[in-house]
Amino acid sequence: MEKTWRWFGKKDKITLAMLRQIGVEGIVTALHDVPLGEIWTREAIRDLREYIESYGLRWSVVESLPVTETIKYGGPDRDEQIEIYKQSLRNLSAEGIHTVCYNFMPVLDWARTDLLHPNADGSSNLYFSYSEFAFFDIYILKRNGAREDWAAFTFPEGVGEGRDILAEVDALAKEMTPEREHELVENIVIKTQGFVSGNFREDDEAPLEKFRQFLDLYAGIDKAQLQANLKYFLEAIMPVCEECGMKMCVHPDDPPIPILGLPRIVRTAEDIRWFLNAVPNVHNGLTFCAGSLSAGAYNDVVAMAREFAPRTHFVHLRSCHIFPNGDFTEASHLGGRADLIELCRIFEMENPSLPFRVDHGRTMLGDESRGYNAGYSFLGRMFAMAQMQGVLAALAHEK
Ligand code: DNO
Repeated sequence: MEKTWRWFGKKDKITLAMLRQIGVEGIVTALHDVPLGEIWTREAIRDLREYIESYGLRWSVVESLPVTETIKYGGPDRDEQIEIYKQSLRNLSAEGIHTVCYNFMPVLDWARTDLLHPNADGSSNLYFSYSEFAFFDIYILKRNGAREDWAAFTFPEGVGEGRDILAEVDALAKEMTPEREHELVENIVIKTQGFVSGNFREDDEAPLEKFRQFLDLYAGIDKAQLQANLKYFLEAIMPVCEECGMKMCVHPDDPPIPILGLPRIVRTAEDIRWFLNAVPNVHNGLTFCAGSLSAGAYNDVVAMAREFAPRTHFVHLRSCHIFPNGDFTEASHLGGRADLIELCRIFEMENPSLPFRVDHGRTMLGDESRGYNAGYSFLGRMFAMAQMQGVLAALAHEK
């Protein structure tokens, strides 16, 4: 597989010169400065592509060309937004970039409650706590219906047995400090979203108010409606993708559980089967994010890789560990539920030129004070990249 790395543009503290030294071949990036919903012009794409190439690297994958909320909830201007999307796809293709990762998660791009959860060895990981997330929903966001939703919440079979989330949340409320509350808002809305989603910015003054307004857009949108909206979007862009050889790859929902009363449509094997069959075109494909999928206790990640490899256009190598109580953290790239070694074997067999990137990684050895984006450390990711390079070399040797 092609070794790629997510790089956040010229402002990224991790430079292309650094990446060249650690075996990176392709770059995964986006035009992070273009406001959401505006066309990516050929000139801007070319400028970044040439910059990347001047370091002897190539721009392999776009992550993400964001799908605006109006396309997801089916707002009045969605056709206009889809036209803009199509033009950006044409421009990317004209500049030689043919793989586009996007997601169809309403409002939030991904969610964690803790960005520096300590490990026993002194490094730290991303972490998701159900009770803290529910606390955010009920006590901080004060979403209508949040308490009822959490009262009805059931954990997947085999985890979280006997857990009473509401009781935990109320206990948490008694010991909550303003600092931890602030941190939860930062973690859930600002630090994880600011650098990727376009809906929120690091300097938003009233992020919760904005958050509530986004949620309101989805009133009455259930799973079937969101699926219909994804199908509508894909059918509209497929002719352009065919014409210019563009491989679209949707990113699974992270975490793969329904949250905040919002529908989720890319979290299980059944969901993935649905959207691949709904638009049965090879240009409609998947970003196989092993991390997001392995956070769902019901997902057999290896079986999913075998089934979906032919429609996978991009791979995220990351693995989650689910605790008996259902909370999850990001495990070592050689541990956890995802079995990345077997996944590499499957994807190498299917398509040796498939781009992959290590996703997230531990924060370690001073990463924490360098101001990197949440989950995107340098040393931790480099360590994981080296592990994956070793796995690929061993597989090549076996062959
Ligand atoms: C988080 C990432 C996501 C992902 C987008 C793809 O670390 O996995 O931000 O890039 O959801 O559209």
